[in-house]
Amino acid sequence: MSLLNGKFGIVFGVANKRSIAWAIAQAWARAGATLAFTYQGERLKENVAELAGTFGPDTLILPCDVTRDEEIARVFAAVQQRFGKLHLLLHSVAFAPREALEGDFLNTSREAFRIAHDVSAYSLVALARAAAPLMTEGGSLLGLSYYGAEKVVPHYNVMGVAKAALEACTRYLAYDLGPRQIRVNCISAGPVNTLAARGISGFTEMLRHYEAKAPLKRNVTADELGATGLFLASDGAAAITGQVLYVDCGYQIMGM
Ligand code: NAD
Ligand code: 0WE
Repeated sequence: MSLLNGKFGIVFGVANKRSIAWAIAQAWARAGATLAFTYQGERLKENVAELAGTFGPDTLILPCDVTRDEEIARVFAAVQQRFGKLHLLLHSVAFAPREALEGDFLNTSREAFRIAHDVSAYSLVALARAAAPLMTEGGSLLGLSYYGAEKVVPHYNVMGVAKAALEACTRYLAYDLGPRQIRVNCISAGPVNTLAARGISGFTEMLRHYEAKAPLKRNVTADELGATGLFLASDGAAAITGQVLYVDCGYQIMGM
């Protein structure tokens, strides 16, 4: 308790207890923040209600498909009503059609490209625009990226292109929102065994590869991502904006 006392936050991207968003939300809540949660669709409603419910029965939990402007508007109207202001926003959302993450990037369809960028990159802009008017005391927006944004990771394909867009959006938003003392940063996380990662063929080998190559000779834990998320949300990071911070046990510094 204390680092985020009196702060109000909203979390996008909890699917289950393994979600990176849940690890960061727990770190924020333990530091004293009051949080609202959104879920993508009815399918995830119960999961999120059960997890978020641990913060009290009147925790604000709202549906939000980030590709739908009217759902985004409803969420921030509810936050305005309940909290009156906002300090923290977590964007931990990504999606590309399954077939785009298999085979060659060369074969990415126009529709798969559009969807990946809409869900995984544009949504940060839409959420930032809706959140900014509530961030009257300054704020911190945080997104999740991956190394495939800067180097080719086989099969990450259009998601790598969308993460490059997300990182560039982070910089442009940081510039626009800086005068209001609203900071915008990304954590570029090493691989974590979540719902979004499971089912990716070769994911277990990827975890082993990181373990062998990363300077720390292990994989990052969700708790460690939570701790970095807390740092970036706190006054310790008050002069950090527009950055992509690698939280990957050092993997990204290696040339071989
Ligand atoms: P996850 O499956 O737990 O979270 C992904 C979330 O995206 C889910 O909650 C899902 O509901 C949400 N989502 C997808 N489409 C949406 C839409 N249209 N509207 C609203 N929400 C939508 O998996 P995760 O690994 O915790 O992923 C969270 C973030 O971390 C993603 O941005 C992902 O790219 C990033 N990331 C993951 C890893 C990893 O190895 N797991 C590594 C680096 C970065
Ligand atoms: O960002 C991600 C994955 C995001 C993701 C996952 C899925 C699986 C289910 C986006 N869209 C979908 N669509 C689906 O249908 N990561 C960083 C995890 C990840 O995914 C990979 C990776 C890594 C790492 C895919 C290929 C190669 C490496």
